[in-house]
Amino acid sequence: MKLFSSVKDVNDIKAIVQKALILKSNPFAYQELGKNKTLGLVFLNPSLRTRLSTQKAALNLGMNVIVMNMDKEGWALETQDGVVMNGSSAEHIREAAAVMGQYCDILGLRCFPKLQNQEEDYSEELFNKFVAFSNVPVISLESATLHPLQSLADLITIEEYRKVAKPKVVLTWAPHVKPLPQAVANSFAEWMSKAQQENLVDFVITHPEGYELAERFTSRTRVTHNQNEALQNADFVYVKNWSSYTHYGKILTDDKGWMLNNKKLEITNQAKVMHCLPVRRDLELASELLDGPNSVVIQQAGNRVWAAQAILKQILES
Ligand code: AN0
Ligand code: CP
Repeated sequence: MKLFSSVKDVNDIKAIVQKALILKSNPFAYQELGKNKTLGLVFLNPSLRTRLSTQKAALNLGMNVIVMNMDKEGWALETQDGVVMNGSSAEHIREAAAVMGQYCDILGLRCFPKLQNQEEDYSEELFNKFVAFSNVPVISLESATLHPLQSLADLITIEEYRKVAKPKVVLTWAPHVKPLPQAVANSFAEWMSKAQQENLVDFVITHPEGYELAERFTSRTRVTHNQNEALQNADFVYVKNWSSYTHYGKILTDDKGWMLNNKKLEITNQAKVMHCLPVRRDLELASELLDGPNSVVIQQAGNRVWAAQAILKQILES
């Protein structure tokens, strides 16, 4: 494996989940594998979980880790080719990525979308240029449109908590005050769609009108605007806000009726409640649920370590 940016970079999702769970039961079995290898984590945006879990995963494999908070400590980056750099950008992605590739055996990059131009964000120009110019294997730490380490951790969590062979998994939109990326939802849809094809889950998406995700991620998935209908018999409910894809980057509704709470949970099959975090309490998700017995959000965040470790191990081995 030389690139981890999407479910498409994984041959066998069932196998990678099993590998992650084996690492969870024996985290230090491959301390020699990463010896004298350096992981560089590059952040253009904030992070708690991705930053710490990926560092922890690398340390478990015996790697060295260096972190660059590009947004705060680096030079402002230019990504366009063919421009005279007489504006605010001090360094081009071509040199910046190539130099970081000199210092690291594997790089990770977090680069959120600007949410202004759909075509620009969905071209993943910045991420793709980073991959092209760094000349080392690259892991997405959440790009403009996808968050694969999160989705792998989500699938691990579903495997751990499922009570039936093929659980019903519902992705539900939640209200928010800020326009958020579609990346977590796109990525979850992409991974669950693959899992559904392999008969591992029954997957449904529910959101208000106007919040349709890009078709490439949802073409094989049932989508309904009726949240109550979607929640019926759900074994897992994945709560996430995203801004509109079609009315790009816009907030179209703040309907509080979409927030998952104990009353809505009654419709489900005692569903486990998931969220990638960070979560805004009593805006996106009722605190009674976050503090209640059905929430697995903390365990889900814990599984980020094993997701990252499984991917780093695969890259180190290849
Ligand atoms: C980000 C998002 O929705 O993509 C990161 C989530 C992992 N969330 C926020 O900006 C609150
Ligand atoms: N879930 C997640 O990626 O969290 P951070 O943004 O804190 O890394």
